Amino acid sequence: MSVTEKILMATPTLEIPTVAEWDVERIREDFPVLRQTVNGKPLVYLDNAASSQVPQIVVDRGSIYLEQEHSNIHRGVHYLSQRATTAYEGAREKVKRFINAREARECIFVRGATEGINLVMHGYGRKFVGEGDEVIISVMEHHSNIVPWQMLCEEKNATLRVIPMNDAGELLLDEYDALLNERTKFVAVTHISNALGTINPVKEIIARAHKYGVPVLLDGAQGAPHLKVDVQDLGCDFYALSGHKMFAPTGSGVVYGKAEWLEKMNPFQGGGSMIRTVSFEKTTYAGLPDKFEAGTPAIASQIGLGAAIDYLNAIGHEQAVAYEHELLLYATEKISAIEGVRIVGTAREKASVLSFVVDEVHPHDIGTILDQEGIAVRAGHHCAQPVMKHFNVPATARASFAFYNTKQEVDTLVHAIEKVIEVFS
Ligand code: C6P
Repeated sequence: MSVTEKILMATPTLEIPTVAEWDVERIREDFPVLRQTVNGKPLVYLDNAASSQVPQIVVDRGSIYLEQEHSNIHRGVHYLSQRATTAYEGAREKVKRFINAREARECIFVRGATEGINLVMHGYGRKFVGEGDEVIISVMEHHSNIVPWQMLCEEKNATLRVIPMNDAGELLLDEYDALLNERTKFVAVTHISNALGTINPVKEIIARAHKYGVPVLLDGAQGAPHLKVDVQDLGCDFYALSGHKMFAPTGSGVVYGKAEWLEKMNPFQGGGSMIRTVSFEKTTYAGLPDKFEAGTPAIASQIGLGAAIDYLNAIGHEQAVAYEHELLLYATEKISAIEGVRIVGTAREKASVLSFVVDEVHPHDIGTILDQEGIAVRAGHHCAQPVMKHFNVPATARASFAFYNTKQEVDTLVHAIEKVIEVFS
């Protein structure tokens, strides 16, 4: 039986051999998109923080749904609908195990971290945050974890408080302590900064908020792909992640919430699937997770997320994380040795992201020249303008790694940066 057939049958374990030592060349074979040339050069894909690539198994699982199962879920008594429903709910079970949620109904399918954060802002924030209250975020948040809370504070006449950071890109926990008080109603911080790579001490941040009875949301867009996440161990109240950054298709994602919060919260959107009864006088809502999944969801994408989780389990996610860390250390050493290059974000605890600037060269020019060499990096503010302001730069170039990248690719990047410097000197 093929691997995809096994996934189709929702078999919990796959027979993909677990690699004892990280065999990156073998892993790369699983990613068809990596087998191409760009501008006549082998593609070096270092934009994984924006979107990671998808293994063949996820592509195949999507095809199976589209070719053999395509239908709506939770509605039909017919064969196809039941098959699609089983696969969709199977993916939710996989997510539950992957992040160690207590129950699958605590895992709400959303389009990505942005939608997950907005769901919590609407469902929790609009109900429980009022005039004079305070919401705490950090200076290193992605706009997706700034703007919704800002909108909430404007609407409710509440105040947004911001945890500052030092010049290494580490949050100042003493300042956080000073911000927490009896007016604090919510804390929302990123697990890993997409612009700096900082891994935040989120367990500590959560514990301190909980002393005031304040719930905490972690923006896990970068955390879930690059760390082993255990929401029960972290103690977070909410955790938002994006499937397309963890080897699944776009349109997939999850916001985890503790059942006791989700049950108290208002629904996010109204429509089909999220109701128990509807009359013109009154509508009653469905239980979890349906209450938060109005309308037809991204069925194929979420099933793909389930397959991506199967893949991560099969190759060994913790090993993948360890390999990425090694790669980051290697790249940091090589790139910081280039004269004229400054790394932005030098926290002690970092994952997967290397932001840098080159003297006298705009990051967009770096991005363009690297592209000519077949290297994909992101250049810009990375949807984290307050981070750029802190470091007094308009933008950075950012290389972000995944477990299929190699040291040779880092070397190619280093040579290309040297070429950039040559061109502009
Ligand atoms: N960061 C990057 O290149 P969505 O777009 O909903 O999947 O994810 C939003 C988001 C939220 N938080 C963090 C920490 C993120 O990194 C992102 C997405 C991408 O860094 C695109 S801007």
